[in-house]
This record gives sequence, structure tokens and C-alpha cells, in this order.
Amino acid sequence: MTIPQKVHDRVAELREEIDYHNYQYYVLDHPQIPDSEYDKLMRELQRFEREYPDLVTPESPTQRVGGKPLDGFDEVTHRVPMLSLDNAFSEEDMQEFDRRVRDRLKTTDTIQYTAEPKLDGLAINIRYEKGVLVQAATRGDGATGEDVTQNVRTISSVPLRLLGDDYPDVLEVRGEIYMPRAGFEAMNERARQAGEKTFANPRNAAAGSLRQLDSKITATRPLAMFCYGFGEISNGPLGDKQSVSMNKLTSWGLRISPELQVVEGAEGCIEYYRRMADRRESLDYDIDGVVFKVDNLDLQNELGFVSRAPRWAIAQKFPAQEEITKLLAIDVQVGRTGALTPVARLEPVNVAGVTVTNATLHNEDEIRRKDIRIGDTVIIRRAGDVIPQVVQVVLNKRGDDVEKFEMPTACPVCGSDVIRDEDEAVIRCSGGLYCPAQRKEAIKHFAARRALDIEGLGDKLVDQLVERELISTPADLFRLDVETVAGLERMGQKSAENLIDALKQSKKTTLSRFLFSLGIREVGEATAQALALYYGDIQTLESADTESLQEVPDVGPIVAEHIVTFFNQGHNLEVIRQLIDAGVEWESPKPKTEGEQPLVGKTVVLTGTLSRSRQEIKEELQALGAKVAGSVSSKTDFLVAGADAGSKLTKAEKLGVEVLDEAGLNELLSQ
Ligand code: 9MJ
Repeated sequence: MTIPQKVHDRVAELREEIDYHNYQYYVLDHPQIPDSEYDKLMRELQRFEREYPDLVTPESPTQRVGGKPLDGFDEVTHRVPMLSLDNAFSEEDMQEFDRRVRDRLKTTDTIQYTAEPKLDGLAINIRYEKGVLVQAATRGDGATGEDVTQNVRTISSVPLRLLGDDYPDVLEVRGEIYMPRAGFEAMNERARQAGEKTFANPRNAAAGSLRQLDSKITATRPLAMFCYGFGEISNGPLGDKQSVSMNKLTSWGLRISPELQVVEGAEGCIEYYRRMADRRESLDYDIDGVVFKVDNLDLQNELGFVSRAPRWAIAQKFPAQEEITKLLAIDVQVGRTGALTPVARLEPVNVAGVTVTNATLHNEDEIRRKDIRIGDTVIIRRAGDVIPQVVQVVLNKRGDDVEKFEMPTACPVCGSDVIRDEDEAVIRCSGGLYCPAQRKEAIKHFAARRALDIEGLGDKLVDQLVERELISTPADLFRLDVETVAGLERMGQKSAENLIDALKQSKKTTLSRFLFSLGIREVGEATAQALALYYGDIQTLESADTESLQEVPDVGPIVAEHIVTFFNQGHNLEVIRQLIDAGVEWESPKPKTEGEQPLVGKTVVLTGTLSRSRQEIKEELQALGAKVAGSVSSKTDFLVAGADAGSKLTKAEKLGVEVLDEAGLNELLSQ
């Protein structure tokens, strides 16, 4: 069948456009079009390829999910061995490393190092020939690994074809495949709901996903990749520095860490380590340390290797996020929505700087699946802002005196029957607001910092107020007086006055906070904000039907159903009325004013090496309302240019875009 030239042209155009948008999305973290537009482009390309199968090429963006499941993985011999890293466990180790580097190089000059987070995933080597991905292999023992090409092709942040035309004929990039924490938690939650096995941590989940023989399964797993190094490259290195070579990769559509930076000497390394340690919990992926590499490639060559690790690199490790302790007892907590959650009481253990005494066990099925018994020795994990979890039992430490756990058949707080929905793993108390536990939790949620933000109304105080039957709904809070509060345990005249004052102040709020504070099931902060913006007032929302609700971004059929159910309950409407009568009020939502966000409407581009990570600077600029773009255009207001700035600087100068150095940036940020 002859294919019209028009079709050839359109298909080529679509592929180029899709590759470009992948690059904007995954590499620059700066999408140019909404997902729906991207999907349209994909569908159009798929239609052409269905109609003209001869047009399909392996590197077409439609061809990520491979054909038949494999019987096993082939072995791959790495053309350049994949090294491991030496570890530093303290600042002294780090200084010692820098001293060794300088001694070997016989220099007293300050050494420049690249600094980047050490991802806790799986090392991979990806080979591109003439810009096309031809092979991906695991590290294995460093000399030979496994061919996981089919699986790596399913990872959206790995380009199947490089962008531009100035890449070498053969380019092997190395990096880490990992699973972002949010994706990991969501995947485990789905598995838990479906009664399936969960993964212990994101690393295991990434490893398990990459070792699937059926790439259709891998394609459903939220994997991602950052590049950090090189294997074989035709015509030698990409630049004279590690940092320059790494930045080259981004221009071809490969992703590097947005935290990558060049630092000066041991001091710069230690400063970077401390900064990343502070930010560790807030990153959306697990890191187990930071990696420093001598930036100058000639110096790297001069230093060479010992056994299997380069002398020019070191990993400075963070404290572990998993520890072993003993499970002393299992309590059952009743949450705001009545869900009964088994909670492990632990022998106190320090996990990455925090003493952990409790961990969630999620639900009964999870306890069965992991065969967790009271008295067991267990591995617990604490990462990010997620509640500590029991990962697994250390079976060879199990004694004879361990006890199996049974979930209660009545609510441990109010005695109501418990119910288990057919398709849910959760057991719930049927008592509703009759149950003091649910009442307490609803009021704590109402008072929380992200809700009405009632300062001084702590959990213990709420417990007391409910137990003494002084309040039973959030609206009752506003009927409290100083005298009553002053009579409570651990309260005096002054703290009572402060609380009543804080209650008064909390009445001035925003619609989105108010909606969040009501504790409607599945309505978190983001959804509350979307609802507030969409409806503008509570009356319209109260009478919205499920159809209208699903017009709101992020609201699906289940959330819509929860919202309608909530506003159909007379007692909920009554509480809302009482709150408004008590003086709770808000202004109609409006965008932040220019005074709060002086950079609204400004587009900033960052380039070159700056003294702080791009990610950090980007977040600060965004907080002031600026848009941070990946490439310079006539719409750019400022280019912030650090050391070794390249083509973006040239382009900005050509277009007459204002160029700022680091001092200029700081001035912009201090507005
Ligand atoms: C990780 N895991 O993030 C290296 N790594 O370099 C980084 N690993 C590495 N570099 C040479 N950022 C061998 C391993």
C-alpha cells in the first residue's frame, strides 16, 4: 500500500511534537499543554499507525509497551564496567576523601565537585545508537547485567529517541530507576484494597517492577529515571567536566537531577550534605545519601579506580530509614470516618533522627498477609511525611510466646457494631457521630492548622471537652466560655482566655479552609480549594448534584458521591448553619494580590551553575508568583545565568531578555 506523503509528514510532525512535550514534561518539569491535548496528539498518531501499520517504528512514542512476555532475561556484558561507590558515613570521612583526592593529584587547590542526591533505586545502563534506544541493562555484578530493554521502554521519562541532532553515534547513559514515593504509596494502597501483596519500600517496588517478564505490567508501575553518568560514548567524552556533560544530556531529552550542583571543596560538599539532609523528607523520592564526583574529567582520569569503585567519587550516606524493633502490642484506633485501624505499639526506636513508638498496620488483611504477631521483631520504615509502617517480620527472631491478633467485632470506643463493606478491606464503626472517637477526630480535624487553625486547641483538650460532654460538634466550640475552659485539667485562667481568643480569631477564614474543615470524605485541601474556586459560595455547593460536581478539576464520581451524601444529611447542614450563625466567615475566593505575589505574570529561566539547586530556586520563584520556564523565548522576562551558562545566555542576549546574575536573582527574590 502506498502511503500518501501528507500522512508521512503528519506522522513525523506528531512524533516530533509528542517527543517535545515529553521533554517539557519529564525533563524540564514544565508542561506546555494540558494532558487532554497531549492525549489528543497520541490518539491521532495511533489512528495513523493503525491505518498504515508500515509506518510503525520501534521508537515511535506509541510503542512503549512491548509484545509478548519474555521467558527470561538475556545476559548483557557491559562494554564499560558499571562501578559502585565508596561510602562516607561522617563529615570526617568526607574531609578525608577530599584530602586523598588532593594528595593523589598533588595539589592544594580547591577541588570542584558535582553534588547530587543518591537515589535509592536500581542502576541501569541505557544504550542509544544514532539517537535510538537500543538496549537497557541492569547493573548486575557490574560486569554483566540483565537485558530489561522491553521494561525500560515503558518508562515515560526515558526517551525512545533523543532530541536534536548533535548526539554521538553511540551514547550509553547511566542512571537510577526509582519509584516516586507518592506513586509507591498509591500502588501499595491499591494492592491493600485488592487484598494483594504490598511492597516493603519504593526500592523493592522498583526492582520488582523492572524484573517483570511481561512489560505490560511494568507499564502500569510509576517508574522514573534520573541519569548520573556514562558508559561507552563514541568520539570521547561530551565535555571537559562532569557537570557540562550532564547538562548536555538534558538537551537530548534525558533527565538529570534538578538538585545537581557544583560545589567547592570539602566545605562545599558538607554544606550541600546538610542542606539535602534538611530537605530529604520533603523530596518525593527516597534518597539514601548524596554523591560527590570530581567535576573535572581529566582529573577523574588521573585518579582512576580501585577495585570496583572510582577514586573520584564518594557517596555520603544518610541515616537509615528502616530499623528493627519489637512489636509490644496492637491497639485499635477509630478514625474520623469510623475506620478501625490497628496500630502497632513499639519498643521506642530511633529512625533517621526521630523516635518512633507507633506504626500503622493498615487493616486486618495486611496483618494476616504479613503474618504479624504480637511480640514479633519487626522492621519498621519511616520516610517523608508518611506515618511509620511495619514493613515485615524478622521471622528467625520469632519466639514461642508470640500472639495472633484478632480484630474486634464491636467498636472499641462506643460498642457499636462494626461493618465491613464488601469491596473494602476497612472495617468501620457504625456509630457515626454517636461514637465519641469519631466526634473527637472530627473536631480535631476542624481545628487543625490546615483547617480553621485554632491555636491552642490540642488533641488532649478536645478529648477532655468531648468526654465531659461540653461539646459534641465543631459548632459547640464557639459556645465555650473562659470560665468553663479554665476549669479543665491542665488549664488556667490565662490559657483559657487565650483559647477563647483563638476561637474568635479562627472565625475569619477562607471558603476552602472551611470546606476542608468539614471533613467530607475524600475532600482534602486540594479538592476543597478546587470546590471553593468553582462554586464561590457554600449555598451553591450544598445544592450541587454529582454531575455538576464532576466538572470540578480532580473531582471524580466517588468524591462527588461523598459530597452529595454529606450535604444530604440534615445534621451536617445544621452544624454549618450554627457555625455561620456563630460568626464564621470568609471572603469570596480571589487570586492572591500583587502585593503578596510580586512576580505574577513574570517568566524566569534558570541556566548555568548556581550556588543553590535549581529546584530550590524554582520553588522560591514560584511562591512569588513567577512562572519558571525551561527555555528562553521572547516571552521570557528574566534569564538567571550562573557560571558556565551556554546557549540560553546567547539566545537571551540576542532577544534582549534581561539577564541576572546571582546577586540580581537574590534581589528579585527579596521583593
Ligand atoms: C545514585 N544512585 O544516585 C552514582 N548515584 O556514580 C549517583 N549513583 C554512581 N551517582 C558512579 N548519583 C557509580 C554510581
